[in-house]
Amino acid sequence: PTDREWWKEAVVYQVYPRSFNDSDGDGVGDIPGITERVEYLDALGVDVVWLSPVYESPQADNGYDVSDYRSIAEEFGTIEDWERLLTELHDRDIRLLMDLVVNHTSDEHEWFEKSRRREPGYEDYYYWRDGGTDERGDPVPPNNWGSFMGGSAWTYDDEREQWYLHLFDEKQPDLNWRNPDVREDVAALVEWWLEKGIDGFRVDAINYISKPEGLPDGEADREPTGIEVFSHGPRIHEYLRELYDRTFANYDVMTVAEMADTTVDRAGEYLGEDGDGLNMLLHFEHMDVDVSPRGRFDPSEWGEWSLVEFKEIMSRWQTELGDDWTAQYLGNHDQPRIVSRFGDDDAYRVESAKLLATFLLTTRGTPFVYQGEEIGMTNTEFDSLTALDDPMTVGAVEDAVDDGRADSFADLREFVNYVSRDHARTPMQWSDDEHAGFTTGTPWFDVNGNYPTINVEAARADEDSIWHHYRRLIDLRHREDALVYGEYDLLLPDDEQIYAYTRTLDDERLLIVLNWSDESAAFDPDEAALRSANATTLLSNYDSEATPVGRTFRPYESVVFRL
Ligand code: TEU
Repeated sequence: PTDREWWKEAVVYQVYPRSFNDSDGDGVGDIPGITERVEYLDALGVDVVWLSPVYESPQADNGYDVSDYRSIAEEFGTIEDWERLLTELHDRDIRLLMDLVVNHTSDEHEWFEKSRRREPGYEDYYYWRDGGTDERGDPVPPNNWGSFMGGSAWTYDDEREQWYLHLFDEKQPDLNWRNPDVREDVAALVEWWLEKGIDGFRVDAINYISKPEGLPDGEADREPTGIEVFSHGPRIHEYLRELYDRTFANYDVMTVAEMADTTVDRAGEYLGEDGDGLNMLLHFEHMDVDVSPRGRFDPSEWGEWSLVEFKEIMSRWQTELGDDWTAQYLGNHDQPRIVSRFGDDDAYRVESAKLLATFLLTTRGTPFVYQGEEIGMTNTEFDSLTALDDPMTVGAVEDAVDDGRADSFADLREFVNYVSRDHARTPMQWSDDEHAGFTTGTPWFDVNGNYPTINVEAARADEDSIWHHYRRLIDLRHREDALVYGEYDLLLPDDEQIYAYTRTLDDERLLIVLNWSDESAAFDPDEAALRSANATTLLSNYDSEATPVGRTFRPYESVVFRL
């Protein structure tokens, strides 16, 4: 291929530092803990590590509330620890992405503290507005926007005597990107990290940085209220292009933008040189397949999903991007565990986790593996509101109780256990030692009780494990250009059990057949070429069988064939 790029060929592994590995026994994962596991990441074969935020932060949203972009949170270590991690990764040819969280800062960031005191030069760093009063004379916020964390997107500040905007938690005030000084400061911090030698950024919640003039009310039919107004705002391309030209364009780095609420048509405006220069994005269309169309935290509708619809969504992203590229993922720190959500975490845990891995690593787009996925970690069970940590889940429960959709947590328990972001945040299961080998102290968040059987040590010792399957798939992707650059063609779009496609590059042709169900399924495509007797099996999650067609695929059977 003539359009080769390292970031297209890379497999990315996401580390959620708080829950990865604790080196000092305080119960919280840390940077030296990650460094201890560089050998592990290298053995798995990943090319890039994306580190969720490790900056100084009050941790109201586990680091997505940054109070100083140029220092490391004390509980995670020091900047020297971070530099050692970067060196150790680079020594093994693994690149490092940092998380760029600049839609908002922490309310403890000095910019916000200056802004709330109206210090000259900082008055306008955030969205400050006067509110109104209702019929009873009580104060009301400046508009009807809702927060992703529940409740209003506005909080009244007694010191400044005005309201400030926060699309997320009240401890995450939104930066005012209309102010050129804000954009200058953001570019400077990006530059600071690029100069340290990192290999790029995952860019957090970036579709929300531009708010329209006058901050108009939103319609009440979406969750949160106002999203159609504040997502993809009027000046977003100007801001992103400016940031790209001043920073990323001058380095050999990759950028992956987190973009909820984004269709494939819109993606082109952001991607590539003819867009805003971003290399790829994390869209959410498949994350919405099993939740309410109003929004993920609407408890009235959830849990059902159709493979036919899933195929339709994924295939659009596989085929309609033109020259642009994107990312591919099934889970991350904001989503339930993939085997519990899209597979079967009980009878077919191993088979279905391998199927999901096969899908992830044989489709077009840079694959993102989330920590724990490679050993088939599952959802846990939250039996009370206090067992949860995530402010988004807690906020959704509180909202539903406030407006009468539920009486208490008990009414929402099943829903919460389906959607909660906390499932992904239980500590990494390294071994069958106490606390899964994650810490010698008391873990900040309960370890999933299944760690005695589901853990890295057991997985690495078993040649048939999910872990080895990931390792082999990553290796296969590195060897087969067709898996990276090949054209994707969907077969049998209406089949409710089989997800099958080919990847074709010049005269290389691979066929991937996934029986995405817990019952046997016949695979019988019309195409004569697929009936070829020469098909060889490259990788299977059952004892291999060479013939792809005219046979039955067992539950969650997934095979990569060369035609
Ligand atoms: O997530 C952004 C985010 O949650 C929304 O963009 C999205 O609209 C919503 O989840 C839809 O269901 C990022 C981080 O990944 C997350 O952990 C943070 O809480 C959030 O930003 C705030 O920084």
